[in-house]
Amino acid sequence: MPVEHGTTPFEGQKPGTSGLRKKVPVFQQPNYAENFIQSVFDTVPRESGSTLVLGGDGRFHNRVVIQQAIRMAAANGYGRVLVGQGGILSTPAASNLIRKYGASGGLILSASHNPGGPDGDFGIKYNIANGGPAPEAITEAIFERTKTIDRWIAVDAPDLDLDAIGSVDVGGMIVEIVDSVADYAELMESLFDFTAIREAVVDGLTLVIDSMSAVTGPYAKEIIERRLGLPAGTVWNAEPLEDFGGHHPDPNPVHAKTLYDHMMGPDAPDFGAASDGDGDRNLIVGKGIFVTPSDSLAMLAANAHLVPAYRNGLSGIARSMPTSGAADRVAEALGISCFETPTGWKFFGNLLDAGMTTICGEESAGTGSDHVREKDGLWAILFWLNILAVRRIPVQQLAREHWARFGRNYYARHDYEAIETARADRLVTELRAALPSLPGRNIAGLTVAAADDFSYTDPVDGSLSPQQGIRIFFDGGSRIVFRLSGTGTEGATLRVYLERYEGPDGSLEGATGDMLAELATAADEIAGIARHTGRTAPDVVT
Ligand code: VG1
Ligand code: CO
Repeated sequence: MPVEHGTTPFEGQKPGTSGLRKKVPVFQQPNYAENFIQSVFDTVPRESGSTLVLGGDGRFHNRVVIQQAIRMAAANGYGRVLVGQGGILSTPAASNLIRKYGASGGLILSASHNPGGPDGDFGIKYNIANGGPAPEAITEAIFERTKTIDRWIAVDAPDLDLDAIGSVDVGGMIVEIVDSVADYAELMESLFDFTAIREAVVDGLTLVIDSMSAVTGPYAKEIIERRLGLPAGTVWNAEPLEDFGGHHPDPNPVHAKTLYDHMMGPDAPDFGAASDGDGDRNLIVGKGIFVTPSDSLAMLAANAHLVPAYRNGLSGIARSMPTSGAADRVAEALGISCFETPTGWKFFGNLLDAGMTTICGEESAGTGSDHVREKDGLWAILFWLNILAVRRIPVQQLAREHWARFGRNYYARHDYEAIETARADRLVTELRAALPSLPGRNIAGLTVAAADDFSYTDPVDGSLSPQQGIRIFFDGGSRIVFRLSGTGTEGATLRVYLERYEGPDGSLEGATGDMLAELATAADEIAGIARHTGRTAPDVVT
């Protein structure tokens, strides 16, 4: 029998770029997680008796919320809940389960690349029946519901053994504890040529994967070491830890520094990669060369025909607005469309469902395709391995040949973290007001060609998402984008994205920092970063 628990609303339960993210102590308050989950259950459309997928990245507090969500699902009319063993599901694996087993949706418990542990971050995200993150109309409705919620319901049942595979009845609802890895590994094997990769390995292809003590460890062990036959120890930090070993599980050259340095050193293998907290991001580093995520998207697209799943070509490419234009040039060469969406995977769902695009990517190390409705870290790694297995050339040569054909988009993101929110808001408000006066101005030796605030109209359902990032375009094709992060949990994070294009005949071997130096100076002059924030240098450059 469902039991009703009285509650009062919490302020600020507004999902950001990817779900609701707060510090663990915030989530530990009585009723906090319950209010949000009940608001989801009160809002999302579904038939009674439908299936819910449930799992998280294994961070601290994961099991507590999973146990409670099961009791609540039983009281809210679900017929079946699929839970990853130990409460573990990577984000792409959860997306796959939703699609494969016809679930009406899923709850993914993760704060992704944010640090974990008792003082770290926690998060909850709802995905819809297509397997993708709930679109804005739904997250808005959930947020509205959190403002008036006065009760949550749950059945009275003890905690389950989340580690024992099998089915259990909870208040008349079936809970199936499933192998977190099996379905996902099977999907990967159906997309890529594992035989070709195995042969390349036998012929000497070497690699290392850093799972960053986060969720992909068990997946990578099964796929890379067991199914592809790489030696044990190829996957580093393979055990998911509740606090990720005290690190940021963010696969970039800063937080995956050990891997990065190894790849730049004398003993580097041919290929290195890392993934994030919830397994949807990827870092790609060849021996002696870092591949920017924007370039990775373009290079995967240009070589997609070499991979079984994409042998018949791509229907289109989609990238988030701040992602570099490298993929656009590949789309042009392939004669297919390239879509530009706001930041966040939820904006790709409609394009994928409509068959308008096959692969998608973000500058933040997210890449994915129509095989699920999330970005997918291990998928990107296997895609690269499949291409390398077919082409049999070093990553460095592949990149050089790519740039020689399409030109090179030098690219960097500068993050200013934990700025006082009021200061960040002032910076953005001033910048917005200055937009009309910018075109024609000469700043740090660059001339502004155009300036706007990116607004997106979804080509499928016509929904409008305004104010998605401020863009400054310069004569010659360079660009600066400013936007505030929607995933942070402390103050505001300003992201500044710098991009400069050099054509095939231009300077293709420059150092990124040097090539972008003028743009960095211009960014500060245009937005008054130091004046508003007191910061003279970014906290993280990726
Ligand atoms: C960041 C990235 C964005 C990504 C989002 C979720 O958002 O910039 O590209 O989709 O994180 O990724 P923001 O609003 O902080 O810039 V994940 O792997 O943290 O779920
Ligand atoms: Co993630």
